[in-house]
Amino acid sequence: GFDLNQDGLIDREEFAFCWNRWIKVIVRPNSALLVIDVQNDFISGTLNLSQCSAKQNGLQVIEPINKLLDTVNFNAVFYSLDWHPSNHVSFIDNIKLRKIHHTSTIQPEDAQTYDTVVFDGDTPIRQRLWPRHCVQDSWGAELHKDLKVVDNAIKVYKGTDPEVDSYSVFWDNKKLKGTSLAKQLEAKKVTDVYVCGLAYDVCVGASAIDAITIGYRTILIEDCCRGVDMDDMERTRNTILENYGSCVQSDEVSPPC
Ligand code: VGL
Ligand code: ZN
Repeated sequence: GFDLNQDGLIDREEFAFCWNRWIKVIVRPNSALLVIDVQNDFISGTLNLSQCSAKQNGLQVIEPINKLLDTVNFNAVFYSLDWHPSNHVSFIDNIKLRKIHHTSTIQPEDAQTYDTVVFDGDTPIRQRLWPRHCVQDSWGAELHKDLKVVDNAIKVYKGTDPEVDSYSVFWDNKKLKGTSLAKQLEAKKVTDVYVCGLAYDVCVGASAIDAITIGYRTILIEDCCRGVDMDDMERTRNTILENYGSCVQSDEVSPPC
């Protein structure tokens, strides 16, 4: 409930907060779709989802995403690209270059692809080790050729710092640096953020959770996503739902009125 002042009225500042945060959002919704990392490497390249534990086929997101773009009038559409330099910290073949923290149970010489290790640094950080993927300007980093790219598409590049991975399209995994996305959403007065793409339990999930944290009404479109690991997908879904995000099917997404 509201705190009332001595005159029994709603505090002016509290009213302003509610007006900006909720009433405007209902009266004038503005939607953005984030299409996360629909890149060759995750579909038929080096980080092919069909080789991960959930054995999913990344190609299957293209048809529902294209259909969504044809039928729903989003106010803005962003495409993120995982865009790594060759010496990126997440590549298993670069592990010999890195110092492992003493609390990590895995040593560099024993590390296997998909293991999680703890890297040393100012703040030790957990890092999953991936096959070399989405190297800047390579074929694997290109958006899949059949993905519809709308007019006025806005591309956002992430994971460009060799020293820190970046799952979310908002911030790197250490939350040190943001991309331009948050500012662009603000400039477009976006209230509702829809998220889809690859991979559900990695970059899609991290982006959705950051969108919720910033305060956007956040909707993950499940049939437009494929993931790495079934248990992680379930955990991602539960985290989103527990934080008042939504998980829906694309036929439940209706054009904003
Ligand atoms: C991703 C693993 C490593 C993703 C990016 O886009 O979900 N997954 N880098
Ligand atoms: Zn990556």
